[in-house]
Amino acid sequence: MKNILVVGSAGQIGSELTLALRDIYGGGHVVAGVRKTRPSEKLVETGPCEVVDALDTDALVSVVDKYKIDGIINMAAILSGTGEKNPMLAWDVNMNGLINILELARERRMKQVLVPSSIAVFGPTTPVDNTPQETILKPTTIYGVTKVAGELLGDYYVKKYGLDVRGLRYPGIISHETLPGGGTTDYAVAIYYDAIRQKRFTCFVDDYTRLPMMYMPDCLKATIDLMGADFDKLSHHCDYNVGAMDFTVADMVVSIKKHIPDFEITYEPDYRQEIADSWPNSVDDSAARQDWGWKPDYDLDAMTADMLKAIGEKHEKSLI
Ligand code: AKB
Repeated sequence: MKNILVVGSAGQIGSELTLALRDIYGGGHVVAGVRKTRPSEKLVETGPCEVVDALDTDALVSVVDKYKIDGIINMAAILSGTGEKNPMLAWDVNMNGLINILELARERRMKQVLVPSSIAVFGPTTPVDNTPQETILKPTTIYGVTKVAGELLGDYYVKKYGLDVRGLRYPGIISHETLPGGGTTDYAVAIYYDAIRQKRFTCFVDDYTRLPMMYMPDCLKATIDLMGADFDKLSHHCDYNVGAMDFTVADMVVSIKKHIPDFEITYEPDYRQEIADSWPNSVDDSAARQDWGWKPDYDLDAMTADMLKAIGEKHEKSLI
């Protein structure tokens, strides 16, 4: 690929992925597609930024033509929590946005499209431990429904049109640059911010809740490695399980207390508990390991140390 458009560039993953791709491909070759959200200074300073809404085909076409885009990464999505509050919006953004991008990529014979999926494709009837690559996909959230459909749609474009579409089933992603928004796994980011700011956190899921999670540096590595993998070596296209670590909220508290001994937590589970309970504890990512050499670097304690350091520094500078 020569020129990449990242749709949803101002989001949690999009913002850091855009910068990482600019380091690889050169700033001018990676266009940050943002919707209404004001892009960060780093995004504006390091390469082109354009207003792009995946639902606005004309805007999409004009940016693709202007920058001779030959690869698109679609990071725009309504996540699980917001999706349950507004299912029609989730369907519209996650499905119509996706098909607009796939159609455009097909028409322009683009080199690659990356379409992220999620552990939300699984549901309460899926095996919860070491969830297999091939298993029951019966999610109970609208977000999960769109992610299953998105995986199938991407695979369809590969088979029917020979378009190179790829995707990973992201677990909860934890990072300190850009806050996530509207997801069920957001508590695993918020807990670190509140630990630094006030040494206490009210959690919207219970202490026993165990989910697969991944630190942002591993998320960027997984995404970039899958993008660069040899197409002929891929036994899957849009649905790679990728694991890194899994832990309960209680495990997070133990890890944080190693740095902030007087940290306190209270639990006030809300509607997101049911969503979390319907997702796996951990995933089997042996296909990703075999096909493109996936191997994570961070465990819970390494991530906690890094998160608290970075957020602590922001707090000292009054940036949070
Ligand atoms: C969410 O919680 O909705 C997302 C996800 C796991 O895809 N972070």
